[in-house]
Amino acid sequence: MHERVNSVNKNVCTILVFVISLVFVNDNHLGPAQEFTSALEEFQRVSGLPVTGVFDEATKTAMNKPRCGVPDKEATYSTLIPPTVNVHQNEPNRRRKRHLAGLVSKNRQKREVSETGHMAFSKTLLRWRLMGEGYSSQLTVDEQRYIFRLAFRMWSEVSPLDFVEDTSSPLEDIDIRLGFGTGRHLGCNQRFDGTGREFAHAWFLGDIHFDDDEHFTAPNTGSGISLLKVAVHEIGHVLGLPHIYRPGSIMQPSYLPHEAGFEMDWMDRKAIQHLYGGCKGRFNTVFDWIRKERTAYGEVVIRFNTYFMRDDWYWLYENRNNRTRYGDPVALQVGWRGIPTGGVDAYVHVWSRKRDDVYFFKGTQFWKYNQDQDQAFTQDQEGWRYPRRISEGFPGVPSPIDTAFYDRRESRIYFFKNSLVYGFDVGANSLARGFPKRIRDVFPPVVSGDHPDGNVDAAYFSYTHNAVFLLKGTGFWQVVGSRDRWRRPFLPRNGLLPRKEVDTQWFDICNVHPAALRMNEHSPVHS
Ligand SMILES: [Ca+2]
Ligand SMILES: [Ca+2]
Ligand SMILES: [Ca+2]
Ligand SMILES: [Zn+2]
Ligand SMILES: [Zn+2]
Repeated sequence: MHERVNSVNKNVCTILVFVISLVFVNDNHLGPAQEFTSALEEFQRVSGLPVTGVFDEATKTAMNKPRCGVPDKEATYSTLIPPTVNVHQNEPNRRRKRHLAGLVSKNRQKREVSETGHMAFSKTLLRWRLMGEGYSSQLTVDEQRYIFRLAFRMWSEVSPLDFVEDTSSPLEDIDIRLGFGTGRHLGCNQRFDGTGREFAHAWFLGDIHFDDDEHFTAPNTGSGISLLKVAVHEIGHVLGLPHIYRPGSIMQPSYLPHEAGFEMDWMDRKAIQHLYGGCKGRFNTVFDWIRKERTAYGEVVIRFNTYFMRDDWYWLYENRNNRTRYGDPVALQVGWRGIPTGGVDAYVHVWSRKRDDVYFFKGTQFWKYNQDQDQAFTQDQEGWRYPRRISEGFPGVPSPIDTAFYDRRESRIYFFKNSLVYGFDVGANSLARGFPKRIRDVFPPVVSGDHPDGNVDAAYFSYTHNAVFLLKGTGFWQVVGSRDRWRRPFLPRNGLLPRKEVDTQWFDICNVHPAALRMNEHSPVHS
């Protein structure tokens, strides 16, 4: 990260990306020649060289300084890297070869061009280490490690990548090595420049060095340069991101003082997902937790939050921003005390004029949730002890179930199991007439053959969309509602619209490595 864009940075910072892309083009004879030429011209332009489009002496000389993996270029990803796949090391220039040798051969299996044709790591679990010879003299080692864990976590929260701190594996197995130094440092042949100007440099798909002449500080300590911000920016480069010229982006070339509540910008999220894809996965259950709250003025207002649950973790989904809450996922037991571990099967909120009951289901049992106390009941006001057997509380409903949701209009719970659905009449406390039925008969496909058939993971009524969704695997089907049928009367009642991928509708529901999940509990940094 740099205080401001200057031509020196431009010269050094683009080089590695271009060198790597040129290696690809040179050695892969299928590589399109015009891509090579335009990449070369681009390199010459940002390097301040005559733009010849030819691999001339000046260009070769400039490329002999592959010291910084920071491509200083606007976010036009496609022009930089040709869409070729294999890395071959076959360079005419000895010096360049020496500089690149470790990098290229070391990462030969690790890196390739992603689906979208851009350079990226080809695996999703990456190991990092703060090198013992490279500790900062300004923060405790615990603080440094904590800040780096947080920085990696921030990228993990918005991408399919996961990061683990690895302090024991052989060095060659570490993907990203971090260290601090001043002037000449860590055997690196790009020296740091003292206080100011350059704060750090990073190798594309490689290591990060921090200039310890900068006054690095922990988050929210007010003065100095936020090590967290610099680290997040440099990790972005390591992962393959160029500078992004957009206010709010962590990939802006200029360092801005650490504002409170610093988060990953929309563009940063889209950029990393452009390289590595969206976050996909199966959910245990998805629901809107709706409740009445009294405001400071005594008004009763209805609020709801959307939750996605997977195994022992959950995300709160911010519908207004169309993304997950910063810092998620959170351990289930932290936010939903007393519900069973290992993933619940279903959530049901029976919400009518008479009742306001929240249930979780798992296996053959169900739990009732005390919304005032924000924890599961062990015993409710009517004297029932929990967990109870599903067969007792919901006669006629089998167990375990796949999922369930409450339909307010019909005062009915729909329980799903395998290919059947059980309509349960809450008032009568029994199965509705004619149930169970085939899911396919109650929720017919709108497009023939496009249907989950059975084993639905989650049935979700969304207040935001005013629609029911059936989720299975990484996909979902939206249930046709009355508004849809008013506009398009030919649609079948409760028909399932064609399948879509969950990550095209709900963004950034990304796993974080379990080792990184509990980090908040032992933070040496006050936040
Ligand atoms: Ca992740
Ligand atoms: Ca500096
Ligand atoms: Ca489920
Ligand atoms: Zn940068
Ligand atoms: Zn260095």
